[in-house]
Amino acid sequence: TPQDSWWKSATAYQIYPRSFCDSNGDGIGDIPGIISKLDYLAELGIGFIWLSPVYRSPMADNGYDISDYQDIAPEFGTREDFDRLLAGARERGIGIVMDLVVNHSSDEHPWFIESRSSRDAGKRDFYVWRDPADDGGPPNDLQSFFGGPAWTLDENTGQYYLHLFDRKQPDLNWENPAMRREIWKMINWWLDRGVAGFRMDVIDLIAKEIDRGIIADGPRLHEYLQEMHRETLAGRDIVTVGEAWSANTENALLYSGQARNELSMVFQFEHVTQQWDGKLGKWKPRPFDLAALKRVMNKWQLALADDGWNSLFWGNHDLPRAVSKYGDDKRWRVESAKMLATVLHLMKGTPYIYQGEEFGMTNAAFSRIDQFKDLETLNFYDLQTAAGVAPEDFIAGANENSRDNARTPVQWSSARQAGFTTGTPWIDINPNHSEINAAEALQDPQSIFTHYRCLAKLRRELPVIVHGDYQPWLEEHPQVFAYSRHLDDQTLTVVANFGDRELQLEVPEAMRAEGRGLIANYEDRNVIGARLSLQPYEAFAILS
Ligand code: ISL
Ligand code: CA
Repeated sequence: TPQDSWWKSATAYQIYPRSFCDSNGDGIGDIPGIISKLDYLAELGIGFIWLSPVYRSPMADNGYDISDYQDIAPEFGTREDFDRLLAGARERGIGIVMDLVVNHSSDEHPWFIESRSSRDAGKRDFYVWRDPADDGGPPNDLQSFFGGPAWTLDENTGQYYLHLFDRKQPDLNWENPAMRREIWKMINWWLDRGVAGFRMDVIDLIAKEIDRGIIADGPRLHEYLQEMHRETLAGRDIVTVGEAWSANTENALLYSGQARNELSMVFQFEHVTQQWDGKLGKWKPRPFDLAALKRVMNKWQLALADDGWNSLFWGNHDLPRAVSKYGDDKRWRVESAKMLATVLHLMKGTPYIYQGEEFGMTNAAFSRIDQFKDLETLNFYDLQTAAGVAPEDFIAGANENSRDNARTPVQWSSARQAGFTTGTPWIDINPNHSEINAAEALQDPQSIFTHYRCLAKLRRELPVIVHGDYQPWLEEHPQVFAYSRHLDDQTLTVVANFGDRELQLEVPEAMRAEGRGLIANYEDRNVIGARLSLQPYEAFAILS
């Protein structure tokens, strides 16, 4: 039954291939490198991998600009390498979920090359073309997410084309059924090869209606997703997760409701954007506010309690590293990383571990702008310094929220180049790999890795984690995150100190419990009495 879909008791792991593991010394992670780490991932106990794009691409946006949806980028390997990865993962009970980037393609995709060749090209309407405004400039003042105008003039045909991201990422025109049919064919080609599903890049943008000023969550969005389901996903035992920055608790069920025949779940970002400055966005982060974070996470747990399904994540390839953003990546790194994992992974939904999170990798702390490689960061550096922001202030903000924080190479060992490459890495490796690395974590029974492995095992074994209802406690407490899960006669209670100060807690009667300690980042506990004293970043769970 849908209640017991395999992806509800699985823990996911996101791989950003460029930064995961380099097998041939060119400083760029690749598919053979991923294959060499499949035993490590099986040891962690994950059920599927979300693989960021590995398709042929000019790499303007590190693969989120695709020039051939059915071929593998040479720097990542060959189709045979991919088939070996798929088989190797399947042998270990791990599915491969591909990244579907179909809001836009690369400007080097044959479709766009044909589309831009002439105004009456067969594929002209695969993309969004508009005449210049009366003054010859862009059709309107729409801005790209990466800064600057969202329109670029194509001299050859005298029209502008739309790109919500980089100019090398022209938006596909979803109003065109012929274009949609090409997408369905490509999706089925991958599903027939045995992939376990798709993460869908900015899927809430595909139904944009530019002339009406609609960018996200357009009127035909769910029509397109239901057509996609009918034409490709239906009847297959796969998982789909749509990236939807515009998702909220009102529209979330439209994507993942059981009867909707659209997606399994979405990535929503309310807990992320609540920390951003209203005007300067991610480049001017607000101070951390636990009560605000709890309000958002509790709201989502309750909104999808009986239908639909949550994704659970702290980070990904676009976000800062969890322990740096929400924990303490210095004095209390191990304790706070384990606390964050405990709070997130015992909620209702599918948890996603971002590569390196499982052993507490931290943000980069670059000192020079030339160390950053992400075009979004570099574009906004130019725009904001030109507008008067001091370079060191921008770099300070980028060290908190630039996407490059998540893209420094995975630190496999304390060896030179962290065991990531034998060559020169495409982006600087964090010097703290000397003490923060997977090898060290695998040796230490008290490591963050061991904690994540335990959480994934608990999720596979305890129905209360997958199906139990959700009851928040102490909602307004400024430092404690606590909740219970109930299923039949079982109660799972989670308590976490989100701060570096020891505290005494008065426990509400209904929250008290006595039972079996499931996991803890200090000594095990099996009782929650009327009063609790919590160590810095202490977190634990009790089954009663
Ligand atoms: O965080 C963001 C919103 O301002 C952007 O950094 C991010 O690009 C946005 O979340 C969309 O992300 C997805 O689409 C982009 C790609 O660069 C990101 O890596 C991908 O996750 C364009 O394909
Ligand atoms: Ca390589």
